[in-house]
Amino acid sequence: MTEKDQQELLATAQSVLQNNWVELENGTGFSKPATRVYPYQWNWDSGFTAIGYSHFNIERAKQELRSLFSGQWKNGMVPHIIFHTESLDYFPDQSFWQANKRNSSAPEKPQTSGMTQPPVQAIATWRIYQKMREGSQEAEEWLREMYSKLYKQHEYFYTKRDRNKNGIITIYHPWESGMDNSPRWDDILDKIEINTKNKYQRQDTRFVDKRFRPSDASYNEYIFLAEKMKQANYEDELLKETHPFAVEDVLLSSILHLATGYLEKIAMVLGENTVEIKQWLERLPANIFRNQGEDRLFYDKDLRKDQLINVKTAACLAPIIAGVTTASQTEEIFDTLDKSGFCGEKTCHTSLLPSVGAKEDEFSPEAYWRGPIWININWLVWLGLKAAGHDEHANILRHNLLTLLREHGIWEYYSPEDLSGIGANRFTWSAALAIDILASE
Ligand code: 2M8
Repeated sequence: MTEKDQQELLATAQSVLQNNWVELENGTGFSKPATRVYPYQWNWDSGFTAIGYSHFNIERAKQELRSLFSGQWKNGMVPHIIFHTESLDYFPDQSFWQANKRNSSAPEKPQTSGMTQPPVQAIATWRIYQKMREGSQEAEEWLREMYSKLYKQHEYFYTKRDRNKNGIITIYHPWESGMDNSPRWDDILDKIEINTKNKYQRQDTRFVDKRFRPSDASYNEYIFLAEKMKQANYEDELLKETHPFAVEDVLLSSILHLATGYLEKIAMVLGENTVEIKQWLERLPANIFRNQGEDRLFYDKDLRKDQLINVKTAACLAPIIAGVTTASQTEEIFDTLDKSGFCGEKTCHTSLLPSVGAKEDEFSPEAYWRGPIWININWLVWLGLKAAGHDEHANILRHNLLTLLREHGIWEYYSPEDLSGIGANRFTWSAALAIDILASE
């Protein structure tokens, strides 16, 4: 890609972030993931966005994280949506969740949802610190401001969601995974008996073509499960026993492990005691290989059945993101993917990863998390490959990501068949991560 192409991509990506920024009356602000379809602040979106902003507007990067953590619960949970504003464009909104009426941990204001998402904020906090003058008082003050919030966020996962103390975190809803309608959840969802019918009106399909969004049947399942969580007042102890959807999620756990490494770095700069963090960091590497299938890929576990969920999705590579695979284990994973035609006609050594293997029965190139290429997943794998020194492979991925973004625009997701952009146009995390990839060598 020429220098000019890179400059133009950077300018477009920055303008997407500027356009999706929402200024709040209290002087802070946040980024919506996209105009209309996602009018609030989302958890992992906001971490990716702060990383993008760290390259050209440190204040915005900080505000993005500050506004997210203004919705943190007293028990440490950072909710998956923070409702700083009101909007008629999204369901379910704050009136559905009623989090502050149901759980005394939830803040009065801003209102929030009652579940969480993969925690990328410790990574973002560290990136912001690196961009400030490292070692300066101001930079350390930033870490000091964030540390106890991040610590509580991680402590929540390791104490409330790590049921078996194995570093593999339990999620109670597909939305917590971030990969909403992934076929990873199909079997469980198919078997859940929806015995109450909620009356509700979807809003998403007003802004994005229905065929690119989860089906109505999936929405019924999401709302049914969210309603059940609400009935349990979002209490982890109750959900642990009774909730019909309980899955050990390898992707979220790997992201948590990666982010906990950054939490440790932050603690060390601040001279904080790292004993507990080190113990958390021991859990996943010691146990994740139990989630490995005979084909060398990694699978989630359905805790209600005590069985691995054998569907080939991008989550099967998660331990590469966590940085816990050796060079030969990483090679084995890519060889398996290539043999199974995961990336379609090209090999995964040379191509972008689709969200679901191209030869899987469930693969559908335009259906949300059931096939399309997502920038954040490929970015995470790129980071993992880069950190482990797989330079050749990482460089190919970087090149492919930038070419896709330059030639096809900054979309929410892309068809692996013709690389056309789908979903929301001018999508925030795709723009933010484009900026980060451009800034790397
Ligand atoms: C999607 O999820 C929300 C529900 O949380 C939705 O479909 O309405 C997912 O892609 C999720 O990963 C993302 O954080 C969110 C906002 O971009 O949209």
